Amino acid sequence: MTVTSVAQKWVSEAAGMTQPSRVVWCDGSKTEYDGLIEAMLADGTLLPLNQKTYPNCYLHRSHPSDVARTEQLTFICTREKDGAGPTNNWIAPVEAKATAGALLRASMRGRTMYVIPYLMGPAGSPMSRVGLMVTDSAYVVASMHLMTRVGQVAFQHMRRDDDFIAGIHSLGDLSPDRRLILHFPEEQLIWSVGSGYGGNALLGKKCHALRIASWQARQEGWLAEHMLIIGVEDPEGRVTYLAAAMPSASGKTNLSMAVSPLPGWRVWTVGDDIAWMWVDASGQLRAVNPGRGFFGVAPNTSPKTNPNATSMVRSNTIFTNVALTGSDEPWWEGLSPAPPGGLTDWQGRPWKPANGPAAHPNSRFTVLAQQCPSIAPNWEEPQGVPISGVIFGSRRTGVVPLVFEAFDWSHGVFLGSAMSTETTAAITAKVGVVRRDPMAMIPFCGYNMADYFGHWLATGSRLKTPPRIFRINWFRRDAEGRFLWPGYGENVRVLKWMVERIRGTGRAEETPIGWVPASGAIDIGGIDVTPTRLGEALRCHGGEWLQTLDELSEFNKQFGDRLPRPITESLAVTRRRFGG
Ligand code: SAT
Ligand code: MN
Repeated sequence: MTVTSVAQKWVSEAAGMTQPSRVVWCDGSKTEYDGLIEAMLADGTLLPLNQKTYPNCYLHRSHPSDVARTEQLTFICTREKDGAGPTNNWIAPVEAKATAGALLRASMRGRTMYVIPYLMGPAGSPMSRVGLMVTDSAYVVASMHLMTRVGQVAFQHMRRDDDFIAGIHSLGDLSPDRRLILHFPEEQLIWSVGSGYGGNALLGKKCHALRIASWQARQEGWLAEHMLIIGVEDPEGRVTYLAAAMPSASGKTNLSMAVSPLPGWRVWTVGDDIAWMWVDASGQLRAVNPGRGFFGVAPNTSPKTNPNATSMVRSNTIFTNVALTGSDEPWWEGLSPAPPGGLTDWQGRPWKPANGPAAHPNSRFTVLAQQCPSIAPNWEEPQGVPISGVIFGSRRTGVVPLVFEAFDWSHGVFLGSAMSTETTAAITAKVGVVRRDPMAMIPFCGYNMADYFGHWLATGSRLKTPPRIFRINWFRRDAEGRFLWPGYGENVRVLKWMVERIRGTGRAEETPIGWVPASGAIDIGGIDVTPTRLGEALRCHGGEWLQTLDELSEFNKQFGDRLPRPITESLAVTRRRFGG
């Protein structure tokens, strides 16, 4: 491998601090992956699954206190507190390095330090960016193989010798008391200690591709977003590309692989979690998926909810914290209607209902995107795909209609900024609590969110035909607590309406919050949803909205004068439209 001297020097400094007994440079090869798997099987980090029915699939059980991202231990360490803004945890860089340095010093003693050069984004794309991380976890290396492009390809994409995001990761003792996930955007640097789990440890993903990349994106004039990317094909074979932001564990993977119930319509998967988007020379928004694989939520993935994912994880997949059947197959709640007998739970104990779910609610599968049956033929196109619609979705029992469309780009940015959601098991916190989550980026925006809204507004003015912006909520319930909309594959009916709106044929009615589908505009033929129930799912209630807008004003106060004027104005205008 040809390595730059800047990279070489940084790695030796990292080794000087963490004191590993061995340093191994990773080349991303299959031989390397197979060797890692073998070593992890030997030391118990991985358990083999049934190699007849799940070839090349393995199970990893994480430490029981290390099962999700820990947002309270995640920091944006800009020199000025205002750079990180009021919605991020902040510590000054010097102090952050002193505290985490004490945890990282000699943390790899007696262990191997793996050096992973990786590329985020398709090979050959001007949008792709390079990372160089070190880790003492073989599980992280194998996962990075599946989630990013590892090896020489990374160095080939550096624009300068020092053009990489550097990341130090060490498992430490896995104690949440000695865990810190630190981002230094001004130094293009990430330090993570004390966790081996997903977004805390696979640094290419949330830490690099969202937190640091969002900072870079603002400086370089593009967008790094928590968004899936799909192509929606109509019966004439025309494909419309959409990007959709939704909070973690709220159905991005399912929507990105949806199987259409409507004849002639189909969904192509480009990405399921992160989109890097830019305005091209002709004023068109384009997007690439910086990732190479999926780190998807297992529970509730089934042949009914997500047939593509269910078949894609039947080979070459690493499962984390799922349950194990008597015949060594992975299992999770929702995979089959009833749990099979003889289950072992995610902590390796014989499963007892009294111990809670058999699979951890945030248990995951890690698998290459190319295994997905619906993967778009052009998903690695270096120039990305043209985006015609942007979707903001959240999980709300009430208030927010199933779908509606913003009046224009600026109003759409306001709708994104106004998102709130019910929390999920993807973060270590209370589940089901409503919290504000603008654009599903509250855990991932690497700088002051007021400036982030400003950056979105400014991007709009560079677009020749700005994409339509839609707001969705698959999770609205009736007074009895039942979902008003069936969701999953049936969501393609909503996507179809969006495509028709983009083409100018979809019918809609004006309301104070935007364009809501007109009666009969969403095809509900052949499903168990009456027009009355759909009407209930689409209803916008003035009293509820006025209360929500009050809560939003309260939230927005923390940004002070930094909040862009169009956001405040949209809020005031919406209130007036409701007569408030
Ligand atoms: O653990 S991850 O942060 O990678 C998954 C998620 O929460 O989206
Ligand atoms: Mn995510």
